[in-house]
Amino acid sequence: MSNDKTGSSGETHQTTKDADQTLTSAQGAPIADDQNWLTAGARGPQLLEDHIAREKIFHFDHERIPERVVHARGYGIRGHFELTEAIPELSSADIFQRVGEKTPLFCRFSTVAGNKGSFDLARDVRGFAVKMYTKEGNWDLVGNNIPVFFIQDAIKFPDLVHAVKEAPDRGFPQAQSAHDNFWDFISLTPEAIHMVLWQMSDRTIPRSFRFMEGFGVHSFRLINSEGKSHYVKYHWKPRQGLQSVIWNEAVKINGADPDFHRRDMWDAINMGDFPEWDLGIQVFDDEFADSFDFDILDPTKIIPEEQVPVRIIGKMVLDNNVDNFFAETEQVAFCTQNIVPGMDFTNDPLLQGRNFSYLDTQLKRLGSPNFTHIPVNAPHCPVRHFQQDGHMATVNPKGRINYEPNSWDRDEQNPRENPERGFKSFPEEISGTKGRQRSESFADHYSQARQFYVSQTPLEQTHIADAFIFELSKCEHPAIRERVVSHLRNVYEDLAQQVSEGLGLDKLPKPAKAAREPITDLKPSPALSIIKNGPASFKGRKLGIYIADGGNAKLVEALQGAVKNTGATYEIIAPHIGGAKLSDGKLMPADQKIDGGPSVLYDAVAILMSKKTATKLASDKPSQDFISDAFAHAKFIAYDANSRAILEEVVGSDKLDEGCVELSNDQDAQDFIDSCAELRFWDRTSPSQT
Ligand code: HDE
Repeated sequence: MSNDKTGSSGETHQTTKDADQTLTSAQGAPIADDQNWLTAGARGPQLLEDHIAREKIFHFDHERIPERVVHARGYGIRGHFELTEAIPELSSADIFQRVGEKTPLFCRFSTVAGNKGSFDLARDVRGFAVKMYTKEGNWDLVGNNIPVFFIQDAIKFPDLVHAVKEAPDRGFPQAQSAHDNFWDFISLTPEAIHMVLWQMSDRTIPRSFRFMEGFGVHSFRLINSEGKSHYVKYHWKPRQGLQSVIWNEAVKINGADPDFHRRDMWDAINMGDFPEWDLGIQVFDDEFADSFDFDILDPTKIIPEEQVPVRIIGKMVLDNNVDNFFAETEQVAFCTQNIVPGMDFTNDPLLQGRNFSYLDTQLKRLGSPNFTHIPVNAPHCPVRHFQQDGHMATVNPKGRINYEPNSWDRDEQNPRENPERGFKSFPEEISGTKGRQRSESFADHYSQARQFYVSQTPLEQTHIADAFIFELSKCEHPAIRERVVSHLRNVYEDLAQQVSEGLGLDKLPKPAKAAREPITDLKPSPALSIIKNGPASFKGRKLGIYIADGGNAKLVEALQGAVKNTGATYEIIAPHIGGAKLSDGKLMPADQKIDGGPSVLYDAVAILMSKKTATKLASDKPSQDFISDAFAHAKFIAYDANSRAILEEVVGSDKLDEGCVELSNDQDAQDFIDSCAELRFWDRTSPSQT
């Protein structure tokens, strides 16, 4: 590693070009041989005296820091927030004052349950954490891609996380909830049922980080310059639209490319296709809170957008990949308690618990209270205080003043409180009896689960039922399966019935005892469906073009052009990585060999090869899988007359439907890409296939 050699005097120690290239130790001493440990004799013992080797191994031994207890696997990107509508009437926060102003930020997406090395397409909630470096301090909005949570009180979090993560005796299953411990816990925790409905939906198998929503989950407060408070819920809405994969696809993507999501983000940003999200706020007051069917402090509840519209006030653009994964993505330390003047918390008991936990966890993970000195965590505004010392203190105050009150001259090094600009807590009236208690207003656990379910398209409802059946079929204990179904009976009878049949239960178990009678007539909320909120075009998605010898060169070119016009991408797949000779006699190199580029990695596919090759490849297993999976996953498939043979062989000539499109000219290629705007050719799917 070559450190920046700028010393405290500001001069560089290394002056000549030659010296710049010399490998050094961490202390800066030039190294002559980095590959052979000092030994006594060519075949003799290694000497402990070798300070060069020992330093290298010492540093290597300490490379890892503790991974996050949850959200260990994540991916971070730099970007900015741009205000599109100022809201001074709601908040005095500096970030919300000037339209057009950009605030730098760091965003980290994650899975929850899996360890750092787990795969991207686990069925799991995704973390959606954003650190905004505002002019008045860091604002961290540490959310998820699901607007509710499993539990109502932070004290249950260790149990929830223990239950979902690997069992302590066997160390598995990892990165999945399909096991007894998780469902045992859930079946005994009715407040989790709403979130579980979301978890069993396609929300937990997103196509990409770029196609998912983010939510702040809790109700927060915005405070204006007169001290007036409004409640707010935060939403990130992807301008790309929403898209998920199908479960069978997710399972296969995990094998084909465990880094599918991080690669997708890295590639999109490197290509200049910067994903964008609108920041929306749902603003409401005490009057609304009092009239709402549920408690606005209960994090297992949403406020439907149809009831309180989401007002867009800004956008986030992610446009800059990190230079070093460890320095930024691994060391970034989000803290829910990082808010700025003009904002405040509410008494949501989950939020209050989080405000303790995140600071605590950063000390453990980063090893020092000085984690704010690490560039990714350091505010971009001036920081002035009397905190000092500690491990790895790199930003140290100058001068003699390190206490207050003091009578020394006031200046940058001698700051004082600012009652006007400084953070003030909202002066909320508090009264009550001390005790371990849960408000009665938190007792309804099923009504919004039902509302979520009835807001889905029939296909999405089928996916939810299938996911329950899949997960519960992995539970060894019938009593656990039955207990979950007994809760589903309080959600939606038909869903309970389907799951019960899918599990082969003899008879439906009795409904679980509900702490409060569910409301059954909440209006469906179309905003909750992915399919109803899909992308408007094929932009940002990927076509897999499977070519082989003799493939129609003009059509390949036309597809490439159409993809480019649309702002999408493509990869060329061929039987060999060397590529294939197309009809014009030219060799087209491949991005993937067929068995390394299965169709699950693409949003739509095209097949272009000579008749002879098509007939030959019809008996090639990876080629068969490419086509049969694309077909089963309801993907749009383009081909030409020559390539038809392989499709007929694999799919069956009588099965080719309108989602299978025969191309004969350039215009057909563009029309095909336009039709891919629809996520999939859903008409093809029957529930059991997906
Ligand atoms: Fe977290 N959570 N959490 N969480 N959480 C952590 O902080 C915790 C909760 C979320 O990309 C930890 O730095 C408690 C809800 C995200 O670095 C830890 C409770 C939501 C991330 C922690 C919750 C989240 C974390 C682990 C129950 C959505 C990853 C490492 C009260 C609104 C941030 C760390 C990143 C990470 C505690 C519940 C989102 C242990 C106690 C609800 C996105 O502090």
